[in-house]
Amino acid sequence: MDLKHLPARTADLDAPGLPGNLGTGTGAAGEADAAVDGAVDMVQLLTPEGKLLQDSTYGAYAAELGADELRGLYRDMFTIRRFDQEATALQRQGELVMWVPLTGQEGAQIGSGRALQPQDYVFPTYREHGVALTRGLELSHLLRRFRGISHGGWNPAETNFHLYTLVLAAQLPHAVGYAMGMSRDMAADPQLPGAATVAYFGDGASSEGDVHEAMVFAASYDAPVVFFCQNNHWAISVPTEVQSRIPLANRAKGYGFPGIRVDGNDVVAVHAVTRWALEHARSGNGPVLIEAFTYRMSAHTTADDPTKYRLSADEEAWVSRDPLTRLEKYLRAAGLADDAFFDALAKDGQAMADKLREDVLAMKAPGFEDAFTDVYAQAHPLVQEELDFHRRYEAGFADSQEPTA
Ligand SMILES: Cc1ncc(C[n+]2csc(CCOP(=O)(O)OP(=O)(O)O)c2C)c(N)n1
Ligand SMILES: [Mg+2]
Repeated sequence: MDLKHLPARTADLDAPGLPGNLGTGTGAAGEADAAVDGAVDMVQLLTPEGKLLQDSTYGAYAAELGADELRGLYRDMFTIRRFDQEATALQRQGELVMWVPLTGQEGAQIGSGRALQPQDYVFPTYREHGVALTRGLELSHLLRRFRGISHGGWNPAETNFHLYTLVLAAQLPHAVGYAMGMSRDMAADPQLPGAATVAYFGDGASSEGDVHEAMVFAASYDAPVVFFCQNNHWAISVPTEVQSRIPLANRAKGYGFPGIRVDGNDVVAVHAVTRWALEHARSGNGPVLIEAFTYRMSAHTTADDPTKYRLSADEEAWVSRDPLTRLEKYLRAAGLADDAFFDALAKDGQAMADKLREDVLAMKAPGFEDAFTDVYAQAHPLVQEELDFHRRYEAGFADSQEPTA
């Protein structure tokens, strides 16, 4: 990506239809001290019109993205949106208990996920399907829990992608504790590659006490953790402005580490900012807070009806900021992708969705004995005793006997 002849960065802070813009300031990395409470700059490298912008801090990361990487970012965003549509359809057809859509947040998730190294460790919420894809998780495994056949669905150790956490913000202290452990391991063994954790959370979860405790600990111990807040403007039906009087990124200042607001619908900027933050954390400089400014284009879950609490005009205003559209515009204008590329993606997406459906329909409900495994690492007499009781109990039902004449 050649950034030499591009205009200076002019993040479009006063654009109509972008609620939450609070004017220009200096909240960029390393300049946390200069950020004033009510104002924050927003890092943007790719405008909604698909134009690349320059940036003295983050432009270098964007410049490293070649044609393959840029097409890859688009492919990931497209794939996970198609996955989201199929999961929603499966729920509507009664094959999943519930679904948590991510549409609109693909830029924030793919951009940050693709900035990670294999040795880093992710602590997700319940909506990070795009990050799961970047970690190499088999996508159908994400649906096991939503089909009600598993309490988890995958082994986190295989991809360094932790199980989904439904208790808001509970994963933040976990991520900090894990990061503190990692820094001790790195100190004990200098051969280990630098590693960091990424703790994902939402604008609503930012009100939880766990976030405060996690950030205090992370700052006190210079833990290698990146707090990645997806500000999608809603906590179910509660808008972000009810939860915070200042931009969320500015809260980092109170803890003493950098806070950066990035255009969460700009996958190039999210990727660059997250790379910067991870390098900062892995090098022993302590935590970073990233606020990805994005929008939940769909419902909170399939059990929610957003028409009850938000205006369709607001939803429409964000359609023009769609993370997929702006990268498509850039790829086409730069001659990096044509109709054949996008047609092939649509075909691959359909094949993925067909396979996903087949895998989900083949998922079997677990037997009751499965509830007794994975409780302890080794056999435990009490668990064995309870299992024996339940076996006798199950065997005692009339329909397990031969009918009598
Ligand atoms: C501790 C806790 N309180 C309340 C809830 C119920 N709840 C589930 S999701 C949600 C809103 C979360 O909003 P946000 O953090 O912005 O994440 P988003 O769903 O927008 O991704 C709430 C209140 C919960 N799961 N856990
Ligand atoms: Mg939210």
